[in-house]
Amino acid sequence: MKAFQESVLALSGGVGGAKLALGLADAVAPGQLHVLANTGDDFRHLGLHISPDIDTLLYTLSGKSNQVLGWGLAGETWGVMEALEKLQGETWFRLGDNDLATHLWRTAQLAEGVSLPQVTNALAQQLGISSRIHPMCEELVSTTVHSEGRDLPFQHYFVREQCEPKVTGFSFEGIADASPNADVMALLADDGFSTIVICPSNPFVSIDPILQIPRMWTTLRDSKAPLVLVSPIVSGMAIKGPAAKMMLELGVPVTALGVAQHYCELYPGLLDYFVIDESDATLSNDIAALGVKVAIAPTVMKTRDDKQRLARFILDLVG
Ligand code: FO1
Repeated sequence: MKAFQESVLALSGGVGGAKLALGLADAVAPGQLHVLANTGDDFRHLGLHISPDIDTLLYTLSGKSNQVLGWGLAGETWGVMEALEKLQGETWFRLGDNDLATHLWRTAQLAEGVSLPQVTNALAQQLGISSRIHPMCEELVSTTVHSEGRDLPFQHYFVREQCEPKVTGFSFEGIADASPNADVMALLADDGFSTIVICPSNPFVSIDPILQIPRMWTTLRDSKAPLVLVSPIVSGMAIKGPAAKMMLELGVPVTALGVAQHYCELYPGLLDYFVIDESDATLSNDIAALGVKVAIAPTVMKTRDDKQRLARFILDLVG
């Protein structure tokens, strides 16, 4: 049942963010969810333009995601990768046969001068997605992971080296010259959103790149819409991915409080509400002391019901 008529902007990386995006898409009227997607993971591989977080959002919102792998398409086949392996080509980053069509088509469209937002929109329409997925910017922004004297392109750190190197920091090449997504900026200028949600994505490599695009976080802060962040850390652990490991290595407390401190220090005044899991209820006073309203909910999303319930909780909270 579509009980809510709000228009929601959700900032998201890949898997964790896409789960909440799916819940929000179910909770609002068709077309009323706009997802601002991290493209700091984007890279060129085998001559193709890969946009991993956009792909995860496209596949999740269309119900086609591979839930075992956490990326790519369900029911995938790997014929091309097997053939490439025989040629001793690069197979550390695995592209499924059907997923490859997405990358081939996107790369060809971009080469013809179609913009990344337009290509993403066309892919979403083709997959029957009513929500809008907006790349954070059109320019290529490349995340570099700094690790004790080594600089690793993000996918080399994440996939090739399985997040094993100890991180000492991150940089986002190209970000100073990037422009925030024009459609999202226009909607923000028109007070087009009733709620802004920062999904439980990795603060350092999924949300920071979005917020650090020039004018982005200050525009979000100045919007009339309340901004709600859902902690990606629950009981001192990340539900998926390397966020907790990164926090430990960076000397940030591996708790929802550590997440709140990160956002409050880097983006003062941005957060209105901070949603923590029931298991972290004892942190609420310390988080509230940072000047944000704390809300407590079950935030672990295993089923579609969990996702919808958390989405409705967020919309009720601000409504
Ligand atoms: N993640 C992996 O761990 N291994 C892969 O081989 C891999 C391939 C891949 C292909 C297309 C795509 O869109 C995503 C892919 N991912 C893979 C996921 C992805 O690189 C990461 O989950 C994100 O960059 C982190 O958000």
